[in-house]
Order: sequence, then C-alpha cells, then structure tokens
Amino acid sequence: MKKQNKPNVKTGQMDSYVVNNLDKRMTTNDSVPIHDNNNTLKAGERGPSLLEDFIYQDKLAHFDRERIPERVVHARGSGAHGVFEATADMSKYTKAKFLQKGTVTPLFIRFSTVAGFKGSTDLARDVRGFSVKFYTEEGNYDLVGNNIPVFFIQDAMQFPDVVHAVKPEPDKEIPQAASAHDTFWDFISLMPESAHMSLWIMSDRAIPRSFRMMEGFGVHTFKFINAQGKATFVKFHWKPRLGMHSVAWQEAQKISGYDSDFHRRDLWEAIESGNFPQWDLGVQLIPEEDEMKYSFDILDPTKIIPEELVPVQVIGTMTLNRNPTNFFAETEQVAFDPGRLVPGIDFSNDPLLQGRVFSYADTQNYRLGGPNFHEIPINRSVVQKHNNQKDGFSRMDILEGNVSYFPNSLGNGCPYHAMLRGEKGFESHGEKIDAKKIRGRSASFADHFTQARLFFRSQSEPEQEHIISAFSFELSKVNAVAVRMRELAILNQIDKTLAARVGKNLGLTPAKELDPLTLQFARQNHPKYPLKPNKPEVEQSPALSMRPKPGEGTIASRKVAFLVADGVSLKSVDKLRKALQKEGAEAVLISTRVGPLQYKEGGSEEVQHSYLTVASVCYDAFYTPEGDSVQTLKSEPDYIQFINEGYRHCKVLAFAKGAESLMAVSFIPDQADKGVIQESKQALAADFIAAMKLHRIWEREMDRKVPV
Ligand code: HDD
Repeated sequence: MKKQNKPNVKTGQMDSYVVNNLDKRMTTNDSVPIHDNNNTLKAGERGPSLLEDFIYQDKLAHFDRERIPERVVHARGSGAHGVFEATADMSKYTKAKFLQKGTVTPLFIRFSTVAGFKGSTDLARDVRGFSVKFYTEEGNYDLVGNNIPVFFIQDAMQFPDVVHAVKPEPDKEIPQAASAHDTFWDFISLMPESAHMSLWIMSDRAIPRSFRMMEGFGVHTFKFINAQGKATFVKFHWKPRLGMHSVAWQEAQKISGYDSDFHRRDLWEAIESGNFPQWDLGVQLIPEEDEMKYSFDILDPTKIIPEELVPVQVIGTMTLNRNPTNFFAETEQVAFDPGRLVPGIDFSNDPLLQGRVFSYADTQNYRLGGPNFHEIPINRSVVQKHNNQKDGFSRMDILEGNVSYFPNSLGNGCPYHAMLRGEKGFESHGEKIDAKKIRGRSASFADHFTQARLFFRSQSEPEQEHIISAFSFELSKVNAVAVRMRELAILNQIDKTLAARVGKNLGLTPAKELDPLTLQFARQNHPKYPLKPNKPEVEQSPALSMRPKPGEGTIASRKVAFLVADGVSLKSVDKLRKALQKEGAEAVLISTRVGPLQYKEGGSEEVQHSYLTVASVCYDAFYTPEGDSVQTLKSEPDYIQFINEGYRHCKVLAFAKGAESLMAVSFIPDQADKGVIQESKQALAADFIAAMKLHRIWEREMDRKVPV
C-alpha cells in the first residue's frame, strides 16, 4: 500500500497547480466546451476542411510545439521530491539557515546520465548526475553534483570539447550513450588531466545497481561562510543508506535491452511502495588557512580530498518521499544552477566551478524559452521573489503598481535592499585578490596521475579486474591504433600492471613515456610538463572501494526472484518470503505464465511476471522453492537460463531441498560457493540473507563456463 506523505510547503505549492480531469468536460485551451474532438470541420461529408476550425487549430498548434530542446548534457533523467533534515550544529561554519540543526527543507532531486539522449538507456557506462534543489527559507539553493567526485577537465573552457568528444560522432550520430568510440578516447588520451576521472568511469561506479545505491558529490570545493564572515572550505558528500552497489557490465548491456528504464522504474517503484530512499549529507571541512597545505590543490576538480585525510562529518539526511505528478512539468522543466547560492555558502576559485556559474542559467534561458523559467511551479522558490525584473516570454507573476526601478520614492523605495534597513542579504565572501590577468593554469594543477593511482590501488581485486575489463572493452571499440597506444601510455603512468593487462587484451605493449602528442597538448597548459608530483599523504583509501566491509550491508528493497510454476509448495515459498520481508527485501513470483498460480496445498496467488516477460538480469537473487513445479521447471529452458545467468552474474541463488535436483540441469556445480544455498546443507534463510549482504560473489567471475 502506498504510504501517504504529509504535504510540505513545496509540495503544497505544487499541488495548487495540479489539474484533475476526472468528470470534467473537455474544453479548448480557453476553456470553451468542446462538442466533438474527433472530427475536423468540413464543407460537406466528403469535402475539404475549413480554415475556421479553431478547435482543430487549438489542438494541433499546441501539439506541434510539445517538444522543447533536451538538455545538451544530462538529457536522460529521473526526478523525485523529498526533504532534507539538518542534524548537526553547523553555525560555527555556516550561517545557511537550512543547515542549522533541526531545520527541515523540501527539495527536488534529478538523477541523470550524461552522454545519452533523452530516451537512451539507464544502464549506459556513464557518470550519473546528482542534482538537488533545496527550497530554503532564504531562496533556492542547488547542489548540482555527480556520483563521481572528480571531473574530466580542470577548466570550463574545455567543457564543450569533452562533451563533443563523448557524444555520438557528428557524421554518423553513433554511438548512443556510450564512451566506447574513437572521438572520446582521442580526446581523453590527449588530456592527461582526465586520467583520474577515466578510472572512475571505467569502475563499477559508472554502472550502478540503482540511483538509490550510489554516492553523490558536490565535486568542487565550496566555501561555508559563518555569521562573522569567516570562510571554511567545504566538500559535499551524499552517502546512501542502502550502501553502494553496481551491476556487472554484461548485465548492464542486457538490462539495456530488457528494461532500458531500469533505474527510473526502480526509483519510482521504491517511492511508490513507501521504501523511501535516504542519503546522509556529509561534509569535509578545511580551514581557510590550510588552503595550500596538501600535496594537491583543493581548487583542482580532478582531485579528491581522501576521507582518511579529512574525515566526512554527517550534517543531515535526505529522504525522497514523493514521485512527481507529471514528468514534463517537474522532471523535465526543473532548472538546476550551481551558480545560485544562499547566504552562508559561496564559490571557491575552482576554474571549472567559476565557468559553470555562467552556463546553467544561460542554458535554461534557451531550453525553457526565456527568462521567466523561475516562475514554473517546480522552479518557484517557496518564498515570494521581489525585484524589478519584468516582462519576457510567459511571465506569470503580476506585478502591482507603476514602479519597476530603483531607487524610487513612488513605491516607498521598495523592493528595498537589505543593507538599507540594517538587514542582511547574500554577501559574497570578501576574499582579497590582487592579481595579473592570465589565460593559463596553476602549476599546482599539473599532477595528473597520483590520485588515479590512489583510486586504482584502493580497489579490491574484483573491482580492479572490472576496471581492466572496462578499459579493454572501450579501447577495443576504438578503431585508431594510435589512440589505443596513447591511452595505454597514460595507463602506464598510473599503474604498470593495469597498462600491461589492458595492453595484452589489445595485443599492444604500453610505451614507457607519454605520447609526444599528449605531451604537446599538456604543455599548452603547463609549459614544463611533466612536473615532479608532491608525495601524497595517503596511498590507500578504503573509502574508495565499493566492496561492503565485513558485517556491513543491508538487503532492504532488493528484489529476489522466486522461480515457480503451478504446483509449487506455498509452505516452501513462504519459508523464505517471510524471512526476506523481515529484512525489507521483496519476493517477486515468476512463473511460466501470468495469472493465478496454483499452489500444491490448494489455493492460488496472482502472478504478474513470467519467464517470457522478465529477465534474470533485472533481479538481485533467486530462489527455487520445492513442489510439483520442479518437474515443470526441469524442462523449461527459460527457467534454466534464469539460474545459469544469475550464477554467471555472481548473484546469490537458493534451492529448496526438493528443488536441488534442478541444479543438475544447469551449469551450477554442486556445493558451488557461499552464494549457492542448498537447503539440505545450509540454513536456507540465514545463509541466503548473509550472502545477499555481500551483494555479489565476485570471485565467481573466474568461473566462465556459463555462456552469456
Ligand atoms: Fe554540468 C547539466 C553536473 C560541469 C554545463 N551538469 C548538468 C547536470 C548535472 C551536471 C548533474 C544535470 C542537471 C539536471 O538534472 O537538470 N556539470 C556537472 C558537474 C560538473 C559539471 C558535477 C563538474 C564538476 N557543466 C559543467 C561545466 C559546464 C556545465 C564545466 C559548462 C561550463 N551542465 C552544463 C549545462 C547543463 C548541465 C550545459 C545541461 C542542462 C543544464 O545544464 O541544465 O549547462
């Protein structure tokens, strides 16, 4: 049953715009009642249509304008409403009201992929956007981040270049939502600054199991400003309560075919069923005087601050608790902008962030058709705006009076400036800057490999294997051998084994030195490149691995496929179903057909999914209960495919005592590993749940007997 959420100040505001058509007569856009909306007005039964048919024109003219430009990047996305509750006393660092302990703020979130078009698959290997709009008492604040804490480039000037390189190639518009092609790797292999980020996107972080199971990052270093005007550098982290999980690459490709809305559906269903996803907001705080303290530059967006160096402190929790009512009105029209701040938060001088400050409002002006996009319900702040900006396409607010300038006396000097009445508004941090204009880069941004190495060396063995496979996959799809060689030379600077292993899969030996072309372009930014890197403070960061630590993990909201057929034992189904429900996981019955499933003990249950309509890749774990169904499943190839594939993709499988014989018709060996539970030998529920907490039995990947 759907849990009800109390409307908050934002959802209440949104609700006032919601239109319900139930029992309502159809009208034109001017609310004129329509008699017949199927037939155009004609001169006689078989005659031509008449120009005066304003009802037809009203309908078609609107239809002809239904599409707006999709976002130039992050076109594919899914949104949700939620709330943020501040749980820590942050007044020492920031005066931002929404971050003061106990404050609850409504928000809207949009997750996205970057490269694909609006209708592309959710499962592309890609960065995921993680944008949060806080509707605070002091106006809207947007934290427009990603699920990866670093970026490809250091300077916003190159953003169109990196986007053009990754998007489908302009002559043939191929490939869709994929970085595995020549132009992307051509660019990356000429840009050593992208080395760190390229390891992250070749890692499992780029193929999440769910939006609900990934971290989010503000990426840049920002500034907190307290009531006394003192600044503290801050990095933002979102930590998912459900842990971090990914799918396997081959699975990702199959899910793209079976259910290209996999992540969107997952988010929607979780919220609809009351499994509200949650993240803790954490911050890393760096005193202003420590700006130059580290071996890397905290303004460089290709660098993280290792959590082992500056711990992440939790300051609040986000809960997503309401699905949008209308996709276009909310998820498509929401306009994020990292260039809009509230008092208590400020920009740092990160050149990527500085460049973003221009681009977002500019793109919204174009995409949403003019400067009044702030007045679209999803973008409206929850406190009324007051200024002298007026008119423009689709203006909604109706400004009273004859004054729209400042200073004025006819309007009593209003809207007034905060400073004129002894009040406070947004004030930029008074950082002292005394500099010569240059078009160039700081030498402190020139170390491109130390943190890439830190990332690779902090991964568990299976995660490293996945990175090696991902590079091998992507570079195999690159046609230009020179590009493959250049990228291998970069990998060789990061880790020799990584380069050698990828090189082996490409039939190439990595060069010792960077390619002369790579060096030439790197020297455009740093004339003396390569510069000697500083010694890193941290050489291993466990926080960078997604592997659940022993004793950690939850299976809440995971989907377990119960593989059944008529005649299955209800007792055997319920034995595991009840145990899973206690842990918050979902048991989904899958049978040979949809409709009523007949139980061995008598009685039936409605089944929504069959082997025909769903695929194993869309489930986290599998259970085959016993009963007369076992005989049917023995000769059901689609069932056998389910368990073989589940095994191949390292998932947990359980067989009830009377169903263990089915293992013999599959590739699954008897007593395979801790992820294959046989009721006659193990504690069915306890061992199944313990194994699921590991998410996957990655070690099984070495067993490649099962065809994919
Ligand atoms: Fe961006 C969209 C995240 C660098 C220019 N970006 C966009 C979205 C996310 C990010 C999550 C989707 C927002 C939504 O859901 O509507 N972008 C990032 C991050 C970056 C970054 C984390 C680096 C740390 N972006 C970046 C640069 C520029 C842009 C350097 C340009 C100078 N980004 C845009 C944009 C988009 C956008 C073109 C496309 C649609 C939109 O803004 O609203 O303006």
